[in-house]
Parts: sequence; structure tokens; C-alpha cells
Amino acid sequence: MKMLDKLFEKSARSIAQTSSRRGLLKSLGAVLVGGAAIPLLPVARASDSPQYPQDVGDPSSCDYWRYCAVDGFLCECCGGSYNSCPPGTEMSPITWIGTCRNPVDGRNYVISYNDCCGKTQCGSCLCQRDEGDRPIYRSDKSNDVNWCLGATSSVYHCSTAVVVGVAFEK
Ligand code: ABN
Repeated sequence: MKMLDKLFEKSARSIAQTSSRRGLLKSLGAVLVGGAAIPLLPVARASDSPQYPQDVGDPSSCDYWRYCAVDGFLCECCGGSYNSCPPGTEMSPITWIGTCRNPVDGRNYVISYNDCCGKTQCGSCLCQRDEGDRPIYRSDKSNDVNWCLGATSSVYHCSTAVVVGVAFEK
């Protein structure tokens, strides 16, 4: 025990001789100010959750902003949602792409209208807004296409509206 006491006394004396109270306060201040600045570094901001578009409106209504270029039955009314397929159906891997303005933030979002395939037509909430649609002879610019032709089953059930990005503003 005596040996421990001696050791601590020795190290305390040596610290007291080589440091000052002002020096200790200086280092403490630096630690406090440095610590407070850490959340301002880019690494902290990069870890923030991604910004999803804010939403208004009813996804089961054809007026909902994401449906501006849709042509089909809304999956929201068919047991799925605006961005997921109803159980027992498969999302088409190829799609029609539109650009819709979000009324909340005024920005244009790129929307992918993937069809859900594998069950007969849903029959509820038919919605045809067709913004940017061109006649079927311009098949690359027409939304009147059964995208299930690229899926395992070519039987069309309903359409989703998945936000895939923000459009560049000119
Ligand atoms: N993309 C909706 C759709 C499906 C079948 C036929 C026409 C349009």
C-alpha cells in the first residue's frame, strides 16, 4: 500500500511541477470548444437521413400529385400502395417514366410507373392523367403500354408511382 501511495505522490508532484492551472484550463477549454464543433463537420451531416419528398394528398385519388402521368388502375385501391404491388403480384422491371411537380416544395420529381403483374385487372380506381404521353406509335413516349410484357407474367393488374429521383431544374 505504501508503495502505491509513494507512486501516486511522485506522479502528482511531477505533474504539478510540469503544468500550471492556466495550462489545464486552456486544454479543458480546447476540448470543450472542439467537442461542440464536431456535429458541424460534414461527416455528421452526411449521416442525416435522406430527404424524401414531403407529401400531401390522398394516394387513392387520381388527383394525387405522383399520378400526373399515370394510365391504369391505382395499386393503392387494389391491396397494394402507390409504391408497392399487391400480394401475389410482381412489379414489372421495365416502366414508363414521368415527371410530376410536388405541390408542397414546388420541385419536379421523376416518377416510375411500374405495373404490377400476375393477376387479372384490378378494376378499381382507373386513373388516366397522361401528362407527357404521346400516341402509341411513339412507343418510347407512350404510357399506354402493358409493362408486364417484361415480367414473368404478362397479365396486368395495377400501376404504381415510385419516386426515383429529383428532376434537374433548368
Ligand atoms: N401501363 C398500364 C397499362 C397496362 C396495360 C395496358 C395499357 C396500359
